[in-house]
Amino acid sequence: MLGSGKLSSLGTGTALLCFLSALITPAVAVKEHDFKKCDQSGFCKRNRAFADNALQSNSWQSPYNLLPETKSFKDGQLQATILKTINANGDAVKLPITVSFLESGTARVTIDEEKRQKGEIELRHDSKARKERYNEAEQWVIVGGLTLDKGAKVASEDKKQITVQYGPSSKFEAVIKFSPFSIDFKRDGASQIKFNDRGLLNMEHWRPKIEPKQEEKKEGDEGEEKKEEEQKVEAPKGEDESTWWEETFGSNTDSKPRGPESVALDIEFVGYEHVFGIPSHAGPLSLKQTRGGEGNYQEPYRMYNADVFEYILDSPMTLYGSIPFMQAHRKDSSVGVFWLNAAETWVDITKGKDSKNPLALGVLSKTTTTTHWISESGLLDVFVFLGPRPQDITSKYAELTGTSAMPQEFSIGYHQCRWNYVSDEDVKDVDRKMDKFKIPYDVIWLDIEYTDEKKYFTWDSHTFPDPVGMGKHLDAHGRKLVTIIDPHIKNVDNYHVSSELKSKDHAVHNKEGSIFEGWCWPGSSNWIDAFSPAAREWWASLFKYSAFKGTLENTWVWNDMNEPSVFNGPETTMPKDNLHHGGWEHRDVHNLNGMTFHNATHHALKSRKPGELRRPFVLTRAFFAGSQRVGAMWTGDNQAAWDHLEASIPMVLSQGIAGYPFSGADVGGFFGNPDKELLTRWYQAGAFYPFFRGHAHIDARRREPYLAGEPYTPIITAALRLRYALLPSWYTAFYQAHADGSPIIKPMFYTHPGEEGGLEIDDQFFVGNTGLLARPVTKEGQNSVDIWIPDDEVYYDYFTYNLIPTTKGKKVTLDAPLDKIPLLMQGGHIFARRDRPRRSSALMKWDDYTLVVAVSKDGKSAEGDLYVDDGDSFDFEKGQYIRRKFVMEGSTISSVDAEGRDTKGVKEGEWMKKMRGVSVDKIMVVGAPSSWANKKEVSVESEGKSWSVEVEYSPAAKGRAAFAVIKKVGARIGADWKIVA
Ligand code: NBV
Repeated sequence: MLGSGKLSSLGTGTALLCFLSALITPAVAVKEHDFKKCDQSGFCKRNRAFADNALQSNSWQSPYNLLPETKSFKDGQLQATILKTINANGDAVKLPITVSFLESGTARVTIDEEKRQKGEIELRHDSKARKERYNEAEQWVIVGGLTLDKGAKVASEDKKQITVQYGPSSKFEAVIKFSPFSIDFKRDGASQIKFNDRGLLNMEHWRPKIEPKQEEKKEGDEGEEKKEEEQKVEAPKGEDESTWWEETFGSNTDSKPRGPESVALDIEFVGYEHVFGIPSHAGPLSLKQTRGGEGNYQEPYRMYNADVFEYILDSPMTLYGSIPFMQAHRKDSSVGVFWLNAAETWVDITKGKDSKNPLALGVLSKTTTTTHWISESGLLDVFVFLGPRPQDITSKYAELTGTSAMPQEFSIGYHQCRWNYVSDEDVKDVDRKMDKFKIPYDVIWLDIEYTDEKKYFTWDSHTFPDPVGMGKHLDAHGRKLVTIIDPHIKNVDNYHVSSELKSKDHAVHNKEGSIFEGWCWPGSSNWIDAFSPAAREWWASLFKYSAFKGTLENTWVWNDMNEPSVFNGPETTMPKDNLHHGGWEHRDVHNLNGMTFHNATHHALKSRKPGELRRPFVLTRAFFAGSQRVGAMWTGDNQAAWDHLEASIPMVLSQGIAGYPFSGADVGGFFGNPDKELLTRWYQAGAFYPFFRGHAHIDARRREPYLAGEPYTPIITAALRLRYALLPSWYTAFYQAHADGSPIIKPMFYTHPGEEGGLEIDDQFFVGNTGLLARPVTKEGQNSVDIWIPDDEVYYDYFTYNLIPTTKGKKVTLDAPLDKIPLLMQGGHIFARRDRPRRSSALMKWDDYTLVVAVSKDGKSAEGDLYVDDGDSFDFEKGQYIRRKFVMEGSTISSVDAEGRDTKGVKEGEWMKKMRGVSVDKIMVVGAPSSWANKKEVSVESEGKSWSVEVEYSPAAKGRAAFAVIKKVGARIGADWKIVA
């Protein structure tokens, strides 16, 4: 695993450990057989078989019936009992259902199981686990938007069904059929989403295990035998009892003390051919069908956070994090669902012509997408969003799960990482070289080797004797350090973190209730149980500056391996029957695990010093719905290969659609050595990832940008400088994501929901609301790219101002030699830059701005915005920010407060005061009106004064648009101003 050079530089103890680790870690390429396929995961196999049985039978009827006499409707909430018939005798189990209609227009359907809810079940193997279905996902995930819609009303009701009207102007309807139970969600009278229309609802109820018959029957055994007979009848065709009570995968046997308990449902998107979301998967943005057929997958998309190690592309295999949120889109209509369940989950997707679809005969899509969601345990808990715009879906989802935290401003700059910078001198050396080559960067990262034998919160005293000196050195140019802290704690004596973890009982337990022990980087390890409030407080105490010696105010954190990765565990993770705080089995909370750890670290960074109120920065590998509130994620261990570069774009776009836009992929590729062309192209693409970090495996050769040489280093530097120049616009896009959950880089269907031609395009995107349309080069030797044009606006080349000859809905070919990033400006936008190249974002803080106006096709209008704050504290929550709206109308360009605030009324803190010295320097007007041709000066009015400034006009020439440069504008960025040409 480790390069021999690396081994020789380590002490023998470490080398031995590394060797041992290498023996028990997965080999170099992902072994697909290390991870379950659906038919190796009992509940997935059972539910697929259940589906096959239902869909192939002519007489199939879902055994779930809502009892009309049990239903009540009050204050926007319907409650009732569903009876599930479990055998031919008509025996049934009760499943309480709640359908909540929320003020936001979102509907929520929650189904529980009475027996488990009341704890009236027996656990096997003397298990200490909780008896209920896991019902605390909401506590981790949902942060708002649950207020009931008191205006929701029963519109009609008869013996067969009840119809509830809800949502904006009561445009939404839920038609709840009783027998068999199903729901049809409609918008404006047309079906959009259907639950259980195909009858695949399946909640595996609790039942006692009938032990196999003994050789000799004793008196009184008849009853047992009868039960067994019933059991046989009970299992619908295609069900497989062999995995109900125990399940073995590899060398691990899951004891399953609660027996079978899966939940599954078919969710149909009526008339929608495209569905998006359920990250993270390495495949196209528009999700593929999963039940075979040409070009389709054979396996369902899986969500079971895992350390998949060198993942394969174009695959529904699970990756490191999951967000069970899906959006469906067709021309001018979006709808979505959020499946709130943290257990192992599989989603089958099929598409087909739907004869029942009322739209089938119309001009709209004739295809319906049916999805089949299958989770191992927990409640059935689904939110339904009826759109109609993509923005409605993302904002309503964000209302529930929260939006991206406002980032530390430095964290949207460039991060320089590798496994590992080997010493504090090495770190300082890289830092100096970046300066020498005038390459901007903000953060340098330390991977696991900085620690004393993988004991987190310690330093290897030989290689990092002076972390404080190193931190101060970086701080001199406003730079930061990120250190890795993983959730596995080395299980050794004389390590205070380990002894406290154990003595205070803050670790995850095994099924017997003792502290779970497994293998990870440090060798034998224990895992913090971040589900426990007490454990989180203890975790926070470890990060105090006084406790984690050597850390400074410019030290931030990286959480890796939090799926959790357990080298000797089933599928490289924890046994499902492990126990967490509150007695919940790991199976119930697996996909939440990473988020709880990320959350604990985020909390810790907020409490490093009393009174220090700064936004934390914590990168995570594992995540779930809600992780966006806590920090950034990256897509894990990719490879230095062109197809991985290509795959990274839909992956990052998918994160944005699912509410977690602060994402990026390892630039350069983690495993392997990129050639210089690939490295260069990757930097050009990475400059457009919301999270922009170069990273490399310990065996990979050094590849800091200055090592690439001519012509690569200057080209990479230019990409980095482009990112830095555009930081004000990126920060504004982050603000928008924070405000309403919108993606930071946006796919075509999101920005142009009326254009069917854009639905499958996932290699190009807009940046925030800037109108910047990027289409990174992702193929070797490629010298041109095709960009799909979504509308009939004008498009200018970002670098040359050339007017691109475009046709709406068609592709246009753009030259893209190695030194060129295909980047267009859509007419009608104004965006902000800071043009002076500096070493780090911190050093740009007080620089003046450049505004770029890309004039619309009408030749006289454009609009844009800018958000600025101190980039560090929470003072923006108290009004300490600047938010401008820029408008060009005819020959006037103006800036007003975007919220219409009277900024004079805002009491200025230190940062606001200092921003008084920051102005608009120049304004580039691309596509400037010809009426400006003879102008030498324009007048500026601001704060009761007016003055003239120089304007230089360049007429259109050889395909290039006319442009004008308004120089040294001198109006304050925070003030209202107007320029009249
Ligand atoms: O900590 C070492 C690596 C890290 O560099 C990488 O980014 C993570 O995804 N880590 C995984 C553990 C080992 C990977 C082989």
